[in-house]
Amino acid sequence: MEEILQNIFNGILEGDRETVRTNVQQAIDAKMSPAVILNDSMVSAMAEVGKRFEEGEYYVPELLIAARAMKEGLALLKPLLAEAKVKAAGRVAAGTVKGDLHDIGKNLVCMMLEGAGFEILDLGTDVSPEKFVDAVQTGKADVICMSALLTTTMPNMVATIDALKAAGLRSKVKVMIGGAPVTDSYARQIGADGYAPDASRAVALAKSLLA
Ligand code: B1M
Repeated sequence: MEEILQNIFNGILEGDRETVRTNVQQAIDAKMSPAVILNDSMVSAMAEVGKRFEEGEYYVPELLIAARAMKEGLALLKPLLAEAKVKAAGRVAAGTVKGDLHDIGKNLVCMMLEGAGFEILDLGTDVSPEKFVDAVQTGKADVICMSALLTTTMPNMVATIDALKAAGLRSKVKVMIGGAPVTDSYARQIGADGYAPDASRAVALAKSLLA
């Protein structure tokens, strides 16, 4: 059993999708608990990936292939996790703001959050303030995660926060933001609840916002 978990862990670190897929399937066939498979191999591997990224040992390509390998295993686990009612860490509605089509960073953030046990409503790119509001109203999101890569689209983060206020929802949801031109001081200036410079710190931020 230990060996299977170790293989999944190593497979994610190496971005080896085939190893992850076959070992997760073996773990499922061996009737291991989905929560153990998720937390003791996959989530811990993504935490290690995040650590290596922060320390400059891994770069974006390693992050992407690790996240893709993790997604391969998650796809097999997802139905079982739903059955076992493993409590999600929270529900995050994520999107790149209106006018902005950059989605690589946002996708990375979504994958890392998913790996950490969050339920993700991926709203895609060019997401209007109204769509974010709807994700809170009907999607029951606990956290809004906005990404912007263009200085010209950053003001749409403010527009989204304003729309949440106008809908009377601001106090019901946490707002976190990120993207290359976004800063911590900008987050404070516009009244967001937090800023993360990269995907692994977005996970730590989401956890702290919901703690
Ligand atoms: Co564009 N682009 N682009 N582009 N593009 C940039 C952003 C730019 C900096 C390039 C440059 O001029 N040096 C520049 C913006 C300048 C500015 O506003 N300051 C720019 C421009 C100008 C444009 C166009 C306007 C070009 C044109 O058409 N004239 C146009 C705009 C289109 C639009 O959006 N409306 C455009 C188009 C494109 C492509 C479509 C070709 C493509 C996007 C493809 C795609 O995403 N599917 C593209 C790309 C690839 C880039 C660069 C080269 C790379 C962006 C990227 O994917 N980085 C970029 C230059 C650069 O950033 N060096 C550039 C890798 C990614 C993993 O990092 O997205 O930063 P990033 O995400 C990180 C963190 O920022 C953070 O975590 C991620 C992982 O660590 N993060 C979050 C991101 N979102 C977060 C949310 C969070 C927390 C953390 O919430 C809590």
